[in-house]
Amino acid sequence: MMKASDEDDLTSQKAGKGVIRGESSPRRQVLFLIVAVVIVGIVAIFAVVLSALSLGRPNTPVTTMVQLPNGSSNGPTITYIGVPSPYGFEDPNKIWVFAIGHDGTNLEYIDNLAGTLRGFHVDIVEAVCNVANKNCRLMWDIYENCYRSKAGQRPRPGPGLVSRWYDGCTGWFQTYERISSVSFTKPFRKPLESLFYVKRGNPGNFSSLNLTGKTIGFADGDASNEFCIQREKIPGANLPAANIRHYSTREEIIAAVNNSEVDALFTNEQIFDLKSDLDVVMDRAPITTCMLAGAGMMLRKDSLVTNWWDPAFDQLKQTSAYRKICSEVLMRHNQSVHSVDCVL
Ligand SMILES: *[C@@H]1O[C@H](CO)[C@@H](O)[C@H](O)[C@H]1NC(C)=O
Ligand SMILES: *[C@@H]1O[C@H](CO)[C@@H](O)[C@H](O)[C@H]1NC(C)=O
Ligand SMILES: *[C@@H]1O[C@H](CO)[C@@H](O)[C@H](O)[C@H]1NC(C)=O
Ligand SMILES: *[C@@H]1O[C@H](CO)[C@@H](O)[C@H](O)[C@H]1NC(C)=O
Ligand SMILES: CC(=O)N[C@H]1CO[C@H](CO)[C@@H](O)[C@@H]1O
Repeated sequence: MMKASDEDDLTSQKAGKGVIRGESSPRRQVLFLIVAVVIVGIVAIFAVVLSALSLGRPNTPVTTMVQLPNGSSNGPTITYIGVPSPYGFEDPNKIWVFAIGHDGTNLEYIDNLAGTLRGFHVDIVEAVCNVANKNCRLMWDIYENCYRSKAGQRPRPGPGLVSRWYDGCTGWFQTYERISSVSFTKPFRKPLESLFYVKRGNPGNFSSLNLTGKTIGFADGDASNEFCIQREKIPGANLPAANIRHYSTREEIIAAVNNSEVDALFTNEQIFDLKSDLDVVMDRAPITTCMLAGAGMMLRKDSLVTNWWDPAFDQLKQTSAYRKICSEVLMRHNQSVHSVDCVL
């Protein structure tokens, strides 16, 4: 037969309290509760006092010393006056995480043999973080978590960037739309031209001179978007949402064009290395107004990355290491025929 006290023992064991004999459980629990409430109260008072203290001096500048290597042992020292971020002062040992995708070009691709991410973007992030003496990591993610757009809506930053999964996104172009919601480091890559792509041989006889009634595909979140062709004042460019299609991957894009789901695709001259499967429409000069400036790191508006990235990048630009990263892209990466037009 099981007695009531045995049951008490069993329940307290199940609750992870071990075997407690003698005192009755309900009284102990009440006592425990009172003690816990008192402890929580004391901690809360401490927290309020501490936050009041830190609020009392909100503009205390933080001085970060960054040693920039310069071939020799004693390089120049750059002193930044940092500002408090909304999440407190910047930890000098912070690990900076940057998102990167893989578009299969020399910029960023997955090295199938090693299984690692490689490309110009990897080289640049590594070099700038080295110069700035920052601890950086690249984190693969889909592009839409950095920035995305739905047909018929204004594009917007993705959850990875705004929700702080990472500190920035690697290699994004400045555009008119993007600068209203995100900020950028100085560009390391010059802007690209944008083109219309069609199925090989243009069997639909697509003309990019008048888009009335046409269905156009775009890479989701891309700089070459529906707003750009409107800015370009192409007749019919004010496409109804039903005639705008967004795609995420190279495979989706090529399938949509090859299956005539879209009459043409509009994107930049290099992304996804599309020329190896599709033809470029040549009835107009390439469009040069999609990008406001070249590609750099895309950041949240509250980001402190530019404080150290931009001076370090300026420093790196003076070196032969940077020119080598740029000039040896084809040799080091050789994923696509595109070299990289670096900002020098
Ligand atoms: C293609 O379109 C052009 C005008 O855009 C026209 O002159 C030409 O005849 C068309 N070709 C075919 C095969 O339909
Ligand atoms: C564009 O094409 C539409 C329909 O084909 C036509 O009505 C319109 O006049 C054209 N616009 C121009 C500027 O050629
Ligand atoms: C798309 O079609 C073109 C020719 O029509 C072909 O060369 C290409 O391989 C196709 N691409 C895919 C991924 O199906
Ligand atoms: C490195 O420092 C020396 C002098 O200390 C300077 O002349 C040279 O330009 C610097 N190099 C770079 C890449 O900044
Ligand atoms: C995609 C590409 O450019 N591949 C080239 C890589 O390098 C070899 C040898 O130099 C070339 O033959 C490929 O065409």
